[in-house]
Amino acid sequence: MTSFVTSHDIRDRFSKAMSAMYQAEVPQYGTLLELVEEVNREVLEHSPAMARQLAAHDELDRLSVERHGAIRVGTADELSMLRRLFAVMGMFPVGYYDLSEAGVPVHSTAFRPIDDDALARNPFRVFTSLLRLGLIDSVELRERAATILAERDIFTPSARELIDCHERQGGLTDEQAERFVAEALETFRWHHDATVDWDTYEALHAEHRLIADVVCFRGPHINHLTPRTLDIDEVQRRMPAVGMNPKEVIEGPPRRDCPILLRQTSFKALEESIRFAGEQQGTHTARFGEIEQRGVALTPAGRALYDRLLSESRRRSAGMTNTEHQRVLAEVFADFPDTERELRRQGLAFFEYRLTDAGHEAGSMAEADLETLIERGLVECRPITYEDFLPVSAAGIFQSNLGGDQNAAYAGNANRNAFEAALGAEVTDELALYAERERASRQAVCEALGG
Ligand code: OOG
Ligand code: NI
Repeated sequence: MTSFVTSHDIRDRFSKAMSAMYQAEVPQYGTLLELVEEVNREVLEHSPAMARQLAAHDELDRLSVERHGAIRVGTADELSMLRRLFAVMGMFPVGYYDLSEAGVPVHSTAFRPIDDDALARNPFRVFTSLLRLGLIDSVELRERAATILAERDIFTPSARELIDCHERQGGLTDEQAERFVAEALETFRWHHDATVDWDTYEALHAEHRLIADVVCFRGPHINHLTPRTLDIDEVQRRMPAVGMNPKEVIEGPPRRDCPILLRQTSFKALEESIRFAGEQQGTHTARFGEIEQRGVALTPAGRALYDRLLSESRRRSAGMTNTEHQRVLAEVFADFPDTERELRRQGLAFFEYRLTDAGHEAGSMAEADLETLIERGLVECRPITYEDFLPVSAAGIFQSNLGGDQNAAYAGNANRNAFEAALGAEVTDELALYAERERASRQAVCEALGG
């Protein structure tokens, strides 16, 4: 009998291969990884409690593996084939993000592992955006872009064969997995040569820089990778000293005792030289490096509070430096409870429940409710980490790397059905995943204690 390697294993190999390729392609990304590692090391030295906690959750070894990357594609066929490619690695479309609201002509999903076990092995995700040519006003430009896209195949023939093979066999052997990773990587590689001439690039660029980025190259180059930092404020502060130009502000919530959702920042995209058809030389700006720090997933009530406080902060801090922006955020978010107990009692965040050692020994406690069991030390709860993305933050990341390019005329065009039709599948609702995980853990605890 042939034995197959696990999808976790393929995802792990792929994310490592992608990291190596990107470091070779964008040396400044290697510098970012070094900076993140240095700051993480210092945080762990100064905070033995955090080091112990990470060790207890088996997270120390994986601290330096990249958490996500991003690409942008041009057609429904490309998107649906990517869905099949990512499925080989146990990555499935979760969440729908409408970026038209922020003036960027794309909508997106994140391909990511779903089960706890898969996330624990390697949480690598790829934020994947589909260009919306339909939002371009000029029929002539729209058709030109569609014609160019129709001529390219972003997958190698062997990648296609191995995806078919995976679907037929239900897995890949070690040797097939090795070839799959090498072939899949080709889709994400950078191309110094554009497929179009300078005039075409310019015409698409004038409509929106992102359209030129998606349409003018042989493939959807990976545009950033994102390691995990234990202190995003410190990495942002140190970036200039190692020659990086950080985006103006850290996206997401402020620094807190109980981190919520996701904080992100990046060094800005680099200008790279490109050879256009007809031997013309020019430049293109697309690739950058990002860092992330994750906190607890919020319930719909918590998310509504976050969205309200975030938009109030943004109104008050427009145009401010990061330091000032963080001060305003901290002031406004004073209204967001910052202890685990309050987050839980007010139903603002998702938690996972489990029995403590004492709980295992306690036997039936049919009378007590969950809060009492927690107070008596029989049950402990752990925040469920937010594994997804934030549309306002994503828009901020897009914009700081597209030179602030945005077009208000694109707004008001969320169309999840069209996205799912292009994808050839429904996207999983991220909130339902967190809610189910919390419910199942609570049920298991209650059953064990007979409550
Ligand atoms: C994706 C930007 C979104 C994030 O971390 O929110 C993103 C892109 O620029 O293609 O990666
Ligand atoms: Ni990102």
